[in-house]
Amino acid sequence: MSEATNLMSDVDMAKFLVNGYHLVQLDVAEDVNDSIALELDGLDSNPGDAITDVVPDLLQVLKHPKTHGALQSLLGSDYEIQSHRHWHCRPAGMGHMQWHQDGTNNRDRRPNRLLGLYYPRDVTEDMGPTIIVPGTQFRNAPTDRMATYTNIRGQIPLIVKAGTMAFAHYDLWHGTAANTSDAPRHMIKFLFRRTGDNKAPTWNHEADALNKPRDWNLLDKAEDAGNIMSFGNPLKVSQSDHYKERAIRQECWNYLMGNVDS
Ligand SMILES: O=C(O)CCC(=O)C(=O)O
Repeated sequence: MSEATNLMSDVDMAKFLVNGYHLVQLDVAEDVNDSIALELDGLDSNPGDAITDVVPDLLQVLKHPKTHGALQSLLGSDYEIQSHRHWHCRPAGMGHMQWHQDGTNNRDRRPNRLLGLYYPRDVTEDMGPTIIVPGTQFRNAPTDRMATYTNIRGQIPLIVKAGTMAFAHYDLWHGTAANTSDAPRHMIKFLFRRTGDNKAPTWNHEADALNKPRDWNLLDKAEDAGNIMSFGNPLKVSQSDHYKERAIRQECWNYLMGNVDS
């Protein structure tokens, strides 16, 4: 079991179920992020899955206690680190990458697979940040059509500090902005998978997480798990989509609580 301080809270879990991502700032030594970035700067071909052999300091990121705490919270204690990994370099001057989902998108009630996106160097707005659309992990759209979309209301560029790991639902819509800076933007993508059903919550769970009263003056500003997941319309989507997605979030929560038949 992870140290409790590295596990996610009920609020973190509720926000993940709403938004489909969770950011963690890994406190690896500053020179580890720097040296990973410099080694990536020096590569002249992409080693694919072998990136961790070529840049072994990446194992410090993969095995970091905060990485472990988030994965255990989201995927259960026996999660698997998959062998696929990839260096996503956006060199200076490179154009954007279109919207897509990495997963097959079946509105899964069992959060089973995650992307881990690690950035060894600060990413500024002009450096080609990854762009995600919160809540789209439960949205189905043909990739050919999605690829024709331009800006989407609610999209968020991952403008992050060196050492950030962004955990994202495998179906979250994402793309990349153009890199108009004169520096390369590095990101290493890892994949993680659940191997078994939860028998109980695997995060820092408190029994009354869903039992807080509603404050009608706060609506989408709720700060407790129950209201974050079900109150107001946190993603500001159409009423019909909100009702559907709210129900899926609740089923995911029930499943993560250990109710495998939910
Ligand atoms: O390079 C990026 O920011 C995103 C890469 C990407 O779309 C992916 O890993 O599927």
